[in-house]
This record gives sequence, structure tokens and C-alpha cells, in this order.
Amino acid sequence: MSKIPKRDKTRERDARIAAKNRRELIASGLKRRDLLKMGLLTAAGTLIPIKGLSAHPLTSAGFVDDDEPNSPPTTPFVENMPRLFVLPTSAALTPAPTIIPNTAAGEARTVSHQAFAQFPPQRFYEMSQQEGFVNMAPPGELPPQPIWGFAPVVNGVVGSAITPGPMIVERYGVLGAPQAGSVLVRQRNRLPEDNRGFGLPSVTTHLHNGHTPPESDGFPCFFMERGQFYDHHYPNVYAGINSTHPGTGDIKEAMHSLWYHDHRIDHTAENTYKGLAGTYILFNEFDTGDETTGFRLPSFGDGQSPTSNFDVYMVFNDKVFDDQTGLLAFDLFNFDGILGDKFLVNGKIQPVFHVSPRRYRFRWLNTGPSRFYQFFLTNAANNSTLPFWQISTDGNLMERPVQVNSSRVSVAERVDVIVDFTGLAGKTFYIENRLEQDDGRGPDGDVVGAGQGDKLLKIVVDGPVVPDNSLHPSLMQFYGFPNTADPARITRTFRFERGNGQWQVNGKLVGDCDDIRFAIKRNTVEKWVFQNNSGGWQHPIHMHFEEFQTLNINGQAPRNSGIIERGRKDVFRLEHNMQTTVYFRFRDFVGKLPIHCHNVVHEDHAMMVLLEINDVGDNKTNP
Ligand SMILES: [Cu+2]
Repeated sequence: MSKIPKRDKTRERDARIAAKNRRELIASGLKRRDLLKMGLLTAAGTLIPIKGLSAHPLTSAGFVDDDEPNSPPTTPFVENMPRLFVLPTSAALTPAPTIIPNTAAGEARTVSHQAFAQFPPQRFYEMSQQEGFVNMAPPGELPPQPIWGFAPVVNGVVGSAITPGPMIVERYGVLGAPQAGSVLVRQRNRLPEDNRGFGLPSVTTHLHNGHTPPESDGFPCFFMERGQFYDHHYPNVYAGINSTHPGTGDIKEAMHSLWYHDHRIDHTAENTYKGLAGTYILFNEFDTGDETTGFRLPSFGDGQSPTSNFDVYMVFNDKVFDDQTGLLAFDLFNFDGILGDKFLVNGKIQPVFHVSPRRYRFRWLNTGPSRFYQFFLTNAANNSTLPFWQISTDGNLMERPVQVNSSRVSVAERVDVIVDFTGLAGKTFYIENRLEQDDGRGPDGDVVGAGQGDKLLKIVVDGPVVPDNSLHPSLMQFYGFPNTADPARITRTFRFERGNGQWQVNGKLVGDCDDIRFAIKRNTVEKWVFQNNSGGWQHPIHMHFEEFQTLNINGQAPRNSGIIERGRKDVFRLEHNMQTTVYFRFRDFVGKLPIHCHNVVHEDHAMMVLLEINDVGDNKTNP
């Protein structure tokens, strides 16, 4: 990383004092609104420029020198990339789950489960959100990191907190037994009062992007405090179950790669960065997890063994470590977006993954906070690019696989891909991010040459030769897309723009939790227009609960042969000066939800709109 060659000792000392003061403000858990009241923020939302507090010359990480983070050096490609731990079920939960919130026993939920009797939970899971200490770098290079993670709880026995959190592996309900997929996930808040620098021990867990009754969705204002628990009811049914497609719901609404993460209003960035994120996958009779049945995608197996697990979730994020202490660092006063100089996959900095010479399904997720990636597979020997097959956009399989050289993934987006290592025994590849991005504004669009980007994961094809019964991707066909012909009840426009030094939608920051800005009528269609009015900035826009289909981008029909951009999605990558129209159906359940920017720093400051689905709706075209 670049450094200023000549150090100015006085400037450096002042900056360290400022950094210390800023860290103390962050550690105190003060919110933007508190700082405004205390007169420590300007109207533009930046810290007032008094000595000992100014944002300058601090870096994005809150440290001195220049605009680059300066994490201590680590040795790449030593640690093995972990396969993610699969959460076992519990036979029962104590106390037993209830439809009405069990506040007497410490439940934080305030809204009764609306679909519990219709889809009684068949299986139970429990997790405990708590502090843990994990190694992210090779032994001895960085101290154990105090993280906030999800500890597996099995029949009441609490494990250690891990990040990414345990993976939930489930199956959709089936015709004649739609409740067969229904589960209940209990989350407990056992976080410490002392945040060791940043993080608010008040949490709400969002299942991104489950078709979930909103009281279980992880609404930003439905948070639980320390010592409380929250029961999330996930029916795992396709959209349309209570409306257009009774029985099982619409199979074309199937989703397969989901994730969960903290969504606490105003504090999502620091809490997810501190580790509160995990994965959730859904199989069905087509995407079965078994390469001899259904679509014959590479097998999930036991999720762990190199000779049975060829369907591998990879969670990418970037982080900054304090150049003095080596501990994870976060600057709450950077409103632009935080970029790290260390790249993690499944919790390890630049790890190694050993594969067999056959096909693999990789599920790629970017948990942020602010970076966009463009993933390439680069051959270590000659920097050539290995093409692969993209099969999904976010949680949703496309009409068929499309062969590509790269996939772009902004915060919270997912792509599932099939990489074919057949015949490549002995070779080494890197997952390389070749998308340039210098600050939280978003990438400028430049893609550097092969070998010149950041190598995130080393893949060595030296595993045992094993059978491959998966179908060749060129022969696969998936569900197809739902139609977009039903007329919309209303078209609404959302302008994403800069204002007051922060991030607004239609001229407003997210207000208090009771500021519900508009209402959707249940079981209707809406068209939404997203406009990027914020100059050089890009925003990954996320709507909860329902996926959308893209009708046009800047007046043009979707590109990429009409396949990838037409894919159903829950995050829209709103690029420079872009305007897009998307198509939504809001079905089955009622309740409160947000739409927001998923650059989680923008989200916290405060690019979010709270809304609700009810049986009346409203006619606000610019909510
Ligand atoms: Cu944004």
C-alpha cells in the first residue's frame, strides 16, 4: 500500500489524537443524531473541524498517512479456506415457540406470527449472537480478532461464535405438504456491553431475501437488546402461496442462495463488519443438492468433505486492521463508504482452496461494507482467463447458464457459478478482483488487466480424482421467469441522491422508526423507477421480501443477451446516472419492510425508506 514518503511528526501526532478521540466517540455508541445534538457534526454531516476531532488528515480507517488504509502485512495463500459449518437442528426449543410474542420469557418480538398456524414449523434452529476470538491471518501475524458472530446452539448447548455464521441448509415445501419446509430460527442476543471499539449490542437479523412474513424478516426497527431472544418463522414457500399460486407458490419464484445479517437501524455497517453475517441455502426437487437428480447441479454432499461437497459457498469481504494493534478497525465517521486493504474469503485473509479436476458450483456473496468486485479466474502460470458459467442472479437461477469471463458483484449481490476444472489437474488459479475502486463512491468502471488486480483466493487443482455426475452447463435449463404482463396498480419513483452530506431517497433521510413513508396493497403489482441523482456515486439498491424483474435500463431493454440483466434480483446495481424501471409483485403476507442502499455505510447515513404492505395501499408516486 502506498505511503507518504516523508512523515510530518506533528501532523501525525495530531492525527493520532484525533483518531483516538474518534475511536472513543465510536466506542461510546453515539449515533449521528446524538452527535448533531451535541454540536459535533456540521450541517453537512461531517465532524466539526476542531483540533483533536477533525476528519482530516485521517484516512478511511481513521489512521494517519494518506487516503489508503495501512493494515499490517500478512502472508497470502497460507491458510486453507474453510467450508462453512452447517447448523444442526435442535429437537425442541426452550421455551417452546409461541404465536404471540413471549415477552414474559424475554422475547423482543412485538408482532404475532401471521403464518405459524398455516405453516407450522417442522424443524428448529437456534443461534446465539456473542463475542468470539478468531484468527483471520496465518498464526502469529495478527492477534486473535474479537468478533461478534453467531454461535451454533444445538439442544441448548452453546458453541463458539463464528463468522461467517453457521449455514442453514433447508428445502422448500412440496405440493400436498407446503409446510414441509417450514422452520423456526431462534436468535439470542448474548453480545457484551463492552464493544471494544465499535458495534452496537442491539441487533435484528434479516434473512436476505426470504419470502418471509415481515415480522420475521429482520426489520431494522424490530431489534432485540442484550439478554433477549427473537423467534424468526421462515415458511420456505414460493411467492404466490396465498394468492396467485395456491398449493406450493410459483416455482419460478424459487430462490437458492440467501444470507442473513444484522440490520439494526443506523448500525448495520459496524455490526455486519464486526461479523454478524451468515449463509442460508434452499434446495427443492430441481435444485436438489445431488448431481444425479433434478437439474444435476454439482452435489452439496455433507457440506464438508472434499470428496462429497462440490457446491461451495464463498463469502467475500474486505477489512482494515489497525496498523498499531493489528485489530479490526472501523471508522464510523466515514460516510462515503469503507474500503479495506485485506480481503477475506469465509473468514480468512487470502486463503487457499484445493479442488478436484471436475465441475464445482461456487456461490459468491459480497457482504461489503462498500466494495464492488468483478471476479475473474486467472491462471497463475500465464495470466490467462478461465471462463465459467454464471447460473444465477442473486438467489435466483436464470433461464439457463451463460458462459462469462467475469461476474460483477456489489454489496449483498450473489452469483452462483459453475467452474469446470476437468482436465486442469496440476494447475493453479486465482479468483481475482479486477474492478478498480478507490473510495466509497463506487467503482469508476475501469477493469485492470489479468494479474494486476487483487488476488482473493488461490485455487489449486490437486485434489483426488472423483466421479463427476453433474450435467454439462450448456445442457442445463432452469425455471424460466414469471410474466411481467399483469398491469401495475401504481408506478413509484425513487431518487437516490446526496443531501446534507449524507444519503437521501426523494429528498429525505430515513426518519424515526414510526416514519412509514408509503403503503403497498397486498397481492398487487407495482412498477418502481430507480434514479441515480448522485453524480459519481453508485448504489446497490435492495428491496426486501420480493425479487423484481428489470423492464428497462436508461430506456433500453436489458443487455447481456437478455439473460443476466433480465434475471430476477433483490439488489439493483444503480450505476452512474442510471435510471431503471423494475417490476414487482407483492404477495401473501403483510407488514413493515425497508428499501435501502446496501452500501451499508450509505444505508446507515441514511439511505433507506420504511414502508408497509397492507390490504389498502396508497397512491404516493414519490414516497
Ligand atoms: Cu449507496
